Amino acid sequence: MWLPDGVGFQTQTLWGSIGWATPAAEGICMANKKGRTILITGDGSHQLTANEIGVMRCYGIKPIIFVLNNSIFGVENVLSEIGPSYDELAKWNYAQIPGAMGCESWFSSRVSTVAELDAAIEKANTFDGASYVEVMIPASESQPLPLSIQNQVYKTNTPVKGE
Ligand SMILES: Cc1ncc(C[n+]2csc(CCOP(=O)(O)OP(=O)(O)O)c2C)c(N)n1
Ligand SMILES: [Mg+2]
Repeated sequence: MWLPDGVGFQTQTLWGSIGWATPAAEGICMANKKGRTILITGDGSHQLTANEIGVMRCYGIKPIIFVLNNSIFGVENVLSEIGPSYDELAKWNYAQIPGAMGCESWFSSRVSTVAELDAAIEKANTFDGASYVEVMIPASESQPLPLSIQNQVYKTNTPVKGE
């Protein structure tokens, strides 16, 4: 990944632990007073640790947060041993989380088009405060793999009895 000078990148690669990124961004934001901290998280991952949004308010930090709302545990649908339908993700109204957690001064927005996303990024860039953008991924794009491939992958990974 090519990044400009002075820009760092953190990810939980070793275990792929979902839920890690939201509090990690919080810690990075508290430690890094010079630059801005940008969090990009899946919706399912965010649900594990979204309560940290309220803690961010306590510390007055100003991250820019993008929650990718595809309404599913997308990766899990492919890896599951019993197929893609086993674990439904609760439908949250993510853009309301900052307000519900006392972050009234935050810029919070739900975007569904590229133009709306551009406008939200522009606003977040210039806004002197934290920003929270819920990015709606259309159902047609929320799982990039066709169902036939998902089924094939989990069946291939399922050990045959007796092996
Ligand atoms: C702590 C933990 N629990 C469960 C998993 C298994 N897991 C891997 S990806 C995933 C779903 C992630 O969903 P989301 O954040 O919405 O991302 P998407 O795949 O939809 O883009 C799960 C449950 C994990 N990696 N870590
Ligand atoms: Mg998801």
